[in-house]
Amino acid sequence: MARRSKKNDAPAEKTKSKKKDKAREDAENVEVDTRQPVVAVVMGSDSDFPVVAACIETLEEFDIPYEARVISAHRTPDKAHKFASTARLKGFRILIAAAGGAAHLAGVMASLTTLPVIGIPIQTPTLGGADSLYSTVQMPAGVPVATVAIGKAGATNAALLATEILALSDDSLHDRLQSFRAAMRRTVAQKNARLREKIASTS
Ligand code: AIR
Repeated sequence: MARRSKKNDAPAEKTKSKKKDKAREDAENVEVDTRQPVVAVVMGSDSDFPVVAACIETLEEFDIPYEARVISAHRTPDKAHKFASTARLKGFRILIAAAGGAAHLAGVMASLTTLPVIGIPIQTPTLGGADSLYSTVQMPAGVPVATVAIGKAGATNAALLATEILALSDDSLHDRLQSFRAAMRRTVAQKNARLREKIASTS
């Protein structure tokens, strides 16, 4: 194969350096969130992430600084212990823990901190998430875990519940929650109108 002349190489080099400049520019334009994370979102495995993403998206919607990480109550018990027992000192205000199957993560976290802990039961292929739900919700008296629904609805609600707790001492967050509810009411009204039109047109 013929070797391309230097002259022909030049445009490629130019494109490369343009791409580098663009990448540098993009990196400079990314705003780094330097705020103290107040919500920790912990999940038993990265396989839980597709569900937990709904929680993270909601926290982002309300502009709540959070930190997310994988910690397993069974596979990395030392890490779970260290994280939960130091979470308050690190400045976290609420812990959200998602796990599936023998889902002890939220309970273990709750046993090691007095921060409010919200548990998200992840659905499982074998038992549909009933295993996760029972493991998360059935805590003994003395160590509460606020357990939300199985799956994505629960993940969204975990973030909303955390937002509501934080809004107890944050009026602007409370305003955002009110707007969120108003938007939800408008969506339901639109759905109702569409449904009534559909029924009217078929009868
Ligand atoms: N899990 C991980 N450590 C303890 C538990 N209960 C859960 C994860 C995930 C499920 O086990 O939260 O829902 C399967 O994890 P993996 O990594 O096998 O996909």
